[in-house]
Amino acid sequence: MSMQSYCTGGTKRGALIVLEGLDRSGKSSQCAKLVSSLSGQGFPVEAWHFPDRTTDVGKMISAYLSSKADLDDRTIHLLFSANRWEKKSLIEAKLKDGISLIVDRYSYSGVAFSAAKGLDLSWCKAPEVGLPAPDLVLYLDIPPEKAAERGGYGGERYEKLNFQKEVAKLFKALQDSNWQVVDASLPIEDVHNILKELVQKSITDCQRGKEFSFLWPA
Ligand code: DGP
Repeated sequence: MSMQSYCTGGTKRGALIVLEGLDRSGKSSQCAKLVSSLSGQGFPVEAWHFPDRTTDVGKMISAYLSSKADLDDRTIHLLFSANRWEKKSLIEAKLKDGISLIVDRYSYSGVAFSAAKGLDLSWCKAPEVGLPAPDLVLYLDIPPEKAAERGGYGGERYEKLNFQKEVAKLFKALQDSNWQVVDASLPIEDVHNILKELVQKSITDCQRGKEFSFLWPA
């Protein structure tokens, strides 16, 4: 694993914070709340989301997810990964500029959703090697049944209870010491307060010189 310092010219680097979880676990709402409250406190933060459906690659992903296009499992896996790679330089530039990124889904979704289809876990991880490693992964933990009850799924390709159960197992297999598992069944404000404290600590650690690293950290 290669390491490098991301503190340049006295600028303290930002933190790369990733929120992961099943569909309907509350990631998007929590990302929005985090960015709003942290920027209100003067932290330079931005909300990001993968897949980024605005790029050419992202449009292919969007067509696949809405079942307007069919793609081989490995092909779509690599497109999701490419969608992250096309943002690598921008992620690094933002972090170097001291901006922290709160990212809704990242490589862990990439691996979990494809491996849940039966693809080999190591094969799924390989294209992610070399992407910036998150400083913190916040996993919004919710039973798949409970997530399914939350206002229903929107009808996209992966929004099916049995598939989400498989994804949940894969997410558990991917957890490492960089993860914080948060009970997403709690009231929205309680979840927010827990996440906010963890994010603030991670940003402070990065400002104090925590090393930047690349996937997959040991
Ligand atoms: P979202 O825009 O966060 O609702 O994600 C759309 C769907 O795509 C959702 O079911 C999760 C899935 N997904 C997100 N990222 C990836 C990825 O990298 N690979 C795969 N296979 N699925 C993903």
